Amino acid sequence: LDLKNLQSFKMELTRFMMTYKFALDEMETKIKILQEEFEYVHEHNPIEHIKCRLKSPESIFHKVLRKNYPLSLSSIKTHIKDIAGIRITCSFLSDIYTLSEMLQNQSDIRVLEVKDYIKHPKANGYQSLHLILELPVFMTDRTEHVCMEVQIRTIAMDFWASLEHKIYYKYDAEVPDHLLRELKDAADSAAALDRKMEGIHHEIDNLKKRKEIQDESQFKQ
Ligand code: 0O2
Repeated sequence: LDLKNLQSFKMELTRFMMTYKFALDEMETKIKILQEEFEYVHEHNPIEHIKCRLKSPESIFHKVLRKNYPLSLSSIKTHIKDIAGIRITCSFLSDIYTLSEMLQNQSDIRVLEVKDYIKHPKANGYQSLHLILELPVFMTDRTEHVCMEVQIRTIAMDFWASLEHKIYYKYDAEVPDHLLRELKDAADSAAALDRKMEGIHHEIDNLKKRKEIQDESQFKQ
């Protein structure tokens, strides 16, 4: 590439990446609106935290090479669905599916794919609900339909995934079988903890509702 071509490619790439940043901003706002209204209506905040990330150009480039896709912006747009990524950490298992339904029901969002690694965990124990969504971004001269990956998980799933990622990141040799089994055991323990907390949450909710009905009937007498 000569200097002029390089500069025009850089401008094109920056503009390309901007659309993903705008889509992330839009999605973050959508999630915050759901969070705020949900908390007001149900007196319970379903979200612990939200993390947005844009894949770096280097990491996009590596993925294109790894998967043998053609190296052009239009091929990247078609094939790489996780340039924009949002990770939502929820309090309880049921919050994951409630939130996922609420997002999937929004009329400007198109659902391209749902990967439920909670109902069907990966062999290593990884759990999360992944949604590949597309939403419109209104630019100065056009509308772009932008893809993104939304990962929804509980605190326990996030704890496991973050540490597993770190363990592999620091260790680039083959992982011995007994360690793989221990990691899988740890994922099973995290899942059991999630089920236990969900049960407690559900029972306390029922107690609260029963108390509210009792208080109401006493007030009427
Ligand atoms: P990062 O750093 O989080 O961006 P592909 O996207 O093609 O590589 P696939 O099967 O299409 O793979 O996507 P999949 O399985 O939905 O997983 C994509 C993302 O999920 C990963 O992104 C991770 O964030 C997360 N993930 C999937 N499997 C695991 C796992 O076993 N352990 C952990 N810790 N995370 C996992 P990236 O781009 O690999 O990484």
